Amino acid sequence: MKLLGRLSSINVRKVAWTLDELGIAYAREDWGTGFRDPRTPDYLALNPNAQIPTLIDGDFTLWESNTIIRYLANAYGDDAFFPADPRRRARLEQWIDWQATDLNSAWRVAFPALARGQIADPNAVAASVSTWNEKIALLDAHLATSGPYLCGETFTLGDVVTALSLHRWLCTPMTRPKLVAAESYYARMRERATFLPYALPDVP
Ligand SMILES: N[C@@H](CCC(=O)N[C@@H](CS)C(=O)NCC(=O)O)C(=O)O
Repeated sequence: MKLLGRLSSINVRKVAWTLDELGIAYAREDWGTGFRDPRTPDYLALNPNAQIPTLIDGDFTLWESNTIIRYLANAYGDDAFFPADPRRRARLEQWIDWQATDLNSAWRVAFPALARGQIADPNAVAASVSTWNEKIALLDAHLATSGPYLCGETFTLGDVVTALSLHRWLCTPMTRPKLVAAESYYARMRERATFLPYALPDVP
């Protein structure tokens, strides 16, 4: 098994953490900003998006981080980590898809501006902060009743994506509402030894 991508990327960390949770041995190569250029023909043959991460599992190559982690959990995980029951699985996938779509869209202007100092229209940054906070408030309301984890009593694939997303939200210098359930969930996730190597500063 091989993972291509730098660990400063949240999307690479999702995959690395999932591999660790599943106890899968793998090699990782640093690709992406500051490392090897994913716009080279060899890399583009594996991932035509010129983005990281890319996973190579024997003769099978896959890109798109949330698809990669679903594949790994499906192929190598147990029922607790990625339930086979259609409704339990759909509930978990609902949050994974929400992260890739609604939540990621919300921080798209605010995060690079506030965490990385990229030039942006201040009104657009304020609007992005506001939407980002609204999305996390929605997650907070869910976490207030979901149990210790995103989907109940056990740690699942959904927690990998959620904990890393909350890490980004909490580490970005901006005005945030006090969201008790989200913050106590995040603190609980930090007690998990497998999370700590990936609770790193974010680079988009
Ligand atoms: N939808 C893709 C997004 C991947 C993505 O945006 N990757 C960023 C890093 S987080 C990237 O490739 N950046 C360019 C680079 O580092 O060269 C996924 O989830 O895998």
